[in-house]
Amino acid sequence: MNQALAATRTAGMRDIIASARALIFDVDGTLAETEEVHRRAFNEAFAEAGLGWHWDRTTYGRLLRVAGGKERIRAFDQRSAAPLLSFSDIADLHRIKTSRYAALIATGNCPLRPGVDAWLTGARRRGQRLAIATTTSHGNIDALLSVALGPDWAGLFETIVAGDDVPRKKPAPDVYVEVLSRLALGPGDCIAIEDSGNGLMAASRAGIPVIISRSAYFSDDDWTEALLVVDDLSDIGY
Ligand code: XBP
Ligand code: MG
Repeated sequence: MNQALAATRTAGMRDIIASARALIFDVDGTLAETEEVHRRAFNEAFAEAGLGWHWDRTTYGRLLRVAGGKERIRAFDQRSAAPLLSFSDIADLHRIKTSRYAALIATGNCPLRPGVDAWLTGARRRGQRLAIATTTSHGNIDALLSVALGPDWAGLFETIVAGDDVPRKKPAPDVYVEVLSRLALGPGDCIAIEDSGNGLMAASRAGIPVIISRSAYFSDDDWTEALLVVDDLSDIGY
């Protein structure tokens, strides 16, 4: 694409984004590259529980197609010859993982991805409403954003819907439908910012246009339904 056409396209896209009444952000992989931290936390929890499991990047990349940490553990366990864990075992293991994740995030080594801060600031300047629609937990969101955005981070977002707030996790549309209901906005009034195929499907099924900010684990998912695909949000600078 020639430079003039690219510039025109980018300016047009900027206008579309700026005219949305609300921006709805996914968390993991979109606001920050958190999945390597999640993977480390899972492995630390497996070691603490004496399970002898270890998820390398390739295994974790495959398991990430299963949304939800508890569901991911169950999917992995069920592939073993004799499933080991009860539902309460999985819940206990996930609680260990979540506390390990918080401790790892608290070290401050998982910053916001490029362009995210500028998008949040620009949205606030334009009076756009901000929301979060994620599969992870409220505790994980707070752990990440209290470091990345400071202790008053929650005041930036009008509503926050997490995985366990709704019956079905992504790629079901439930988190996005709940955000729309709380904002009392139609899907066409909003734009979702996501990083994964599951997230694209969830927001698209809710009728919301989606911008994909490609992340480390999902760089080659199917983005056919997306309004726009960028390597990161600084590609559309504000
Ligand atoms: C990504 C997920 C989450 C995280 C792990 O969420 O699928 O399951 O991988 O967090 P997002 P939990 O929708 O923000 O991309 O262990 O808390 O599930
Ligand atoms: Mg994500």
